[in-house]
Amino acid sequence: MNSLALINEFLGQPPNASEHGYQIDHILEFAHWFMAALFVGWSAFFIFVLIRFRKSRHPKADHHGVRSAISTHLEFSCVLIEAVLLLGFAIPLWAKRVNEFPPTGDAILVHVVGQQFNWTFHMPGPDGQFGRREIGLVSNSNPLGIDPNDPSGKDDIVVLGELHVPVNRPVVIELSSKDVIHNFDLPHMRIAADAIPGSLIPMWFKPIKTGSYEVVCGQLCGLGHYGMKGMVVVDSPQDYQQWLKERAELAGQQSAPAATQRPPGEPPVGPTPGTVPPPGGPKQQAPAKPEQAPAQPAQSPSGE
Ligand SMILES: [Cu+2]
Repeated sequence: MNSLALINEFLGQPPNASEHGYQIDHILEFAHWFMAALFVGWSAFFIFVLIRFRKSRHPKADHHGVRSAISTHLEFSCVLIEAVLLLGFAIPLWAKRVNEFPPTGDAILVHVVGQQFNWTFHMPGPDGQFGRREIGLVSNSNPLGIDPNDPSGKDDIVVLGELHVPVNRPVVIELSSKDVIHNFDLPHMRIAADAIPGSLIPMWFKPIKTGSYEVVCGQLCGLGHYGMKGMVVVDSPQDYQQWLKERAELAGQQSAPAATQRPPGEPPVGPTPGTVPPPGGPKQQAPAKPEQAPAQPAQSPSGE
């Protein structure tokens, strides 16, 4: 990392752990330095103007204003630099990210489902086939509603909160949501995308460093938004195979393909009181509505 790149670190950016991340970091680095230069430039100009046009020296307003063309040139240069950043770097990089997905044979495919307030990861298991999902089958023990009668779902791996992936292999994520709009944000991998109910959003990254990386929700999605975190663990290929084996065994042991275990201290799966239940989700027992306002204690007839 060169010393100019320290501005990203100074502004709180975590170290990059993905293959394409350095390209994003370069754009951010340039944009940050450009903004710093503008901030210093405009601030200095503002202070200069305050002193230069103070009331004691200019008791009368000058209605002609600036006659030199220097401000026009300066503003045009700023627009030009911004246009180059956007059209020359940001948009081509974005187009590459959304148009050039890795070949499916090489990539790990994971379904990621957001809900208030956690992330569930669904992998196809040894057979490579995802089990059928049905919203009506969603329950606390089967958070994704995997059909227990579908043979391809028997070995599926469903994990809450923590996903393992191997290093140096592309990971393709298909993102969806069970309730409101969330945002699957992996800051270390320099990727983020909205999880939108009713849509399947593809995204991908290639991890280049082993370690544990935090997943956060990047959209204000309700009362528990602050705690909607997860973890992506980038393993060596051996560790990843070991994890897959353990998970597959766990999935095989259970009759229903819901290998989900809630880490201690995590809120229970399902709608949280005070939030909107997922549309089309399992019908909740509606609390019995009082017919009327709570009956007032009968007033004793006066005189008794
Ligand atoms: Cu969220």
